[in-house]
Amino acid sequence: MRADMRTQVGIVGAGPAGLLLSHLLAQRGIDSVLVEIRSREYCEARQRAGVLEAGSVALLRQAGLASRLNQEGIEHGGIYLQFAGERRHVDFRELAGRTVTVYPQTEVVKDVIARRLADGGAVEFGVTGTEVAGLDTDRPVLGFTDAHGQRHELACDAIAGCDGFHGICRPAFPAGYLTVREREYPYAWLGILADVPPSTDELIYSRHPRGFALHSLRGPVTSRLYLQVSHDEKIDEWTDERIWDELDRRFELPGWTLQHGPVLDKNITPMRSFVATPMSYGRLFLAGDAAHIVPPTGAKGLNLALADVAVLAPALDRLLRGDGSLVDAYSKTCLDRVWRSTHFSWWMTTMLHRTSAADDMEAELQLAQLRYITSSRAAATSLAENYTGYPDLAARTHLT
Ligand code: RFL
Ligand code: PHB
Repeated sequence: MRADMRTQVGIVGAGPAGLLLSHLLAQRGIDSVLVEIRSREYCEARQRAGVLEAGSVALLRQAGLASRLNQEGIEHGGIYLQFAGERRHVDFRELAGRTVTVYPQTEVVKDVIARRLADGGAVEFGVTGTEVAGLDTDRPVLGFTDAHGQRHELACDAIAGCDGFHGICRPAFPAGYLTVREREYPYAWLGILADVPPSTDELIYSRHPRGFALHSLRGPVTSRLYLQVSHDEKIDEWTDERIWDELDRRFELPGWTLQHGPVLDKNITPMRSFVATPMSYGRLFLAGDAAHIVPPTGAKGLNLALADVAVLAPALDRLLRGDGSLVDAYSKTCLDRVWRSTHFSWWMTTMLHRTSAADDMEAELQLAQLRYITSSRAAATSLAENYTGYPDLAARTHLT
């Protein structure tokens, strides 16, 4: 590719990883161009995560991105685990001394896009034909066609692949270079957004013989609920009435009622664990879902994406000043957290989902584990520590 433009860091993808990276770099005086195939409206409306770890909240505050988060984020001091006809509370505040904050990913994305544009950042929505080349040189090139049909070849010092699981950056690594560890689960989540106030003060994770269900929220008047369904389920076969009926059964508890309301959005998400290592090749650095995927049961994906770029921004800063030591350590620095979250997400998933109606052994093992967590302070503390996250995130952005 022929380079006809110049920036310091080319960023592919306007999800949480790419957006926060461009902001953290700008704070360090480093310019970037961020390219995104979707429109701004699409990125801002895509329903995904809802829970921020304490460290992610601290990171967004430190980055000056938290004015709306501070107003509208809802702090949660625990979760409910429901199984065998009982609903038991796990108190994060008491066990781990930390909380989580319910603040939707859509809002994080809106906040960072608004800030980048207000700061005059280069964010190109609606691009096509994204390509990366020259990765093993010190002048890699990011190619794309902008929304007006103009082709650009951007000469960069480094490229960040923040383009999610289906992006083009990970496949650009040389054949055989990556080691991939992967697990697919035989079920998926059917998620709805409902125009009804949440029926609970904190999230309910319910293990039920008919399958897992989760009650989350998007704010004081909007609920977010999920049902375990089979991995090849068709969304058309689920009327709103059928969804509410199934949710009623899986959350059923004497004296408690699930409030129903109009369904605003409905989708099915497959479940996968995936880690590709190392997270960099030459001058291309992967961050977030481009490098790793966790099933959503542990609420970790968004938090991992933010954690990666909190490490990458200072590492690129050093690289641009002639010192490659932090980028050389980038993959290893991230992977400790990635594998901890991968394990926790797998553990929560396998404890709460039904694999097969015939597997009585599995059912008893799950129930034994749930009884242990809700009766042993040590076991509950382990869940609380993992769910609320690992506290060194904000400190990392201070690496120079
Ligand atoms: P994203 O958000 O997928 O963004 C990648 C962006 O790259 C763009 N792109 C390209 N741009 C230019 N050229 C190309 N060739 C491109 N190819 C792709 C895409 O359009 C997109 O805009 O990745 P990022 O930034 O790494 O962020 C990761 C998070 O989005 C993800 O991990 C979380 O949403 C996962 N997740 C959850 N994480 C949590 O921490 N807590 C949760 O409660 C939680 N719940 C969830 C979740 C994910 C879910 N789904 C739908 C997968 C619940 C669900 C249902
Ligand atoms: C969500 O609100 O979308 C959500 C919350 C917790 C999870 C997964 C998703 O574990």
